[in-house]
Amino acid sequence: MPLTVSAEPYAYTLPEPGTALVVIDMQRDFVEPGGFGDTLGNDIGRVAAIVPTVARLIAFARSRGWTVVHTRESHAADLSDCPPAKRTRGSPSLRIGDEGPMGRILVRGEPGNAIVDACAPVAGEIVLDKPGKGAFYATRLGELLQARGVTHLVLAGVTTEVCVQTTMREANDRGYECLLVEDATESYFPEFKSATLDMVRAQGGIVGWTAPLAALEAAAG
Ligand code: TIU
Repeated sequence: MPLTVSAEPYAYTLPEPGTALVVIDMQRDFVEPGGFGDTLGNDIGRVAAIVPTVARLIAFARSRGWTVVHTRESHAADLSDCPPAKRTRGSPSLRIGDEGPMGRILVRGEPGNAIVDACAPVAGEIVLDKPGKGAFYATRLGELLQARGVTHLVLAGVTTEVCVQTTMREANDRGYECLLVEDATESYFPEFKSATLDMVRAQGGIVGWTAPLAALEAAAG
């Protein structure tokens, strides 16, 4: 039976099966001191605050039997998949690959690159390492979703206007019907989060829909 969720700009109907939750980059590197987000000069408090809500959304998706995808923004230890432009951009206190308090910044397998415990994947869920901001770029996400017959994506994670929005736009161009969960995503910049939600659902849902987690839970009764 499809679920119809009260959403903006209008009701969003998702099929079961056929829906995947995509949780973007809920990693220590973005929510804990000394990680990539912190070294870029951001206040990590805002994004750390959504961890319980993302955990509740993951529990909801599991209870519905959805495909669950977790992504990690990460690079190989030799940085062969990190363009120099990404490593040298700006003036972070530590660059990608440098040794920080949680190991090498944004490097696969380092402690800081792990997904936070409260949002950790369980057996059977898809865990994807991605070198870019979008989760479709240089990953197998498209094939994995196609193999499972997924047509609808529910998105969450950090940061709203960077990796989440990039992924949602990539998905929209590939024909997926996308819903962004408003209180399960966050930015270091509140005004960027609110602008992203607005631009996603403007023009009749040009990129997709948005709704709070409670609307999904209410739809499921
Ligand atoms: N800097 C920032 O806001 N975000 C990122 O670099 N990556 C993600 O959003 N995951």
